[in-house]
Amino acid sequence: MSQKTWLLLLALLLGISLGIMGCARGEQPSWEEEGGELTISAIFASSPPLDYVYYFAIDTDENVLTGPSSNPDEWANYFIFRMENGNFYQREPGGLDQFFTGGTVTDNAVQITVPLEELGEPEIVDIMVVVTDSAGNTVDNLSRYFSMRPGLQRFYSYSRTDASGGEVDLLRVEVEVKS
Ligand SMILES: [Ca+2]
Repeated sequence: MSQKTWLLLLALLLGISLGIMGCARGEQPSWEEEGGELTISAIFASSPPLDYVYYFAIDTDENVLTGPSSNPDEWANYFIFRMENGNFYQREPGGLDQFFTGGTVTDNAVQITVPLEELGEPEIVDIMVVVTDSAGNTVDNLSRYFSMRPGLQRFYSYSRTDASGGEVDLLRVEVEVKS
């Protein structure tokens, strides 16, 4: 075969293989379609006592300039997850409390795992963590909410800036995105 034929053949093969790769990529479901989930861990200096209330607020308006304050009374527009007396509850914006089965307590962390679909598959989430006593007085919280992009960031760690000490001492919040 002439050099020109070889080049044509090579171009043809390259075209076919690119086409196949393109198809394969197109057919592969994205992590969203597979049902990605968000695991948020509030990590403490010591074992989190069960006589406090642990709140997670998630804002899904995809605007990083707005987000949950450190006062749970102001969270009407957010997804709220909380652990109280060892039980987990969830509440949609404007909704009512429901039992939540995606919560766990480990040695030094309170953790929730939420399917992104339940949050409306947001591109950006703004997250706040607050701990109160049973009377509703805040004992520890993030100084400010933080924002992350679940579609781009598989892991995110947000450290608390000032050490409060005390019985409940929130050190950091970690977010893991699983597909
Ligand atoms: Ca926001």
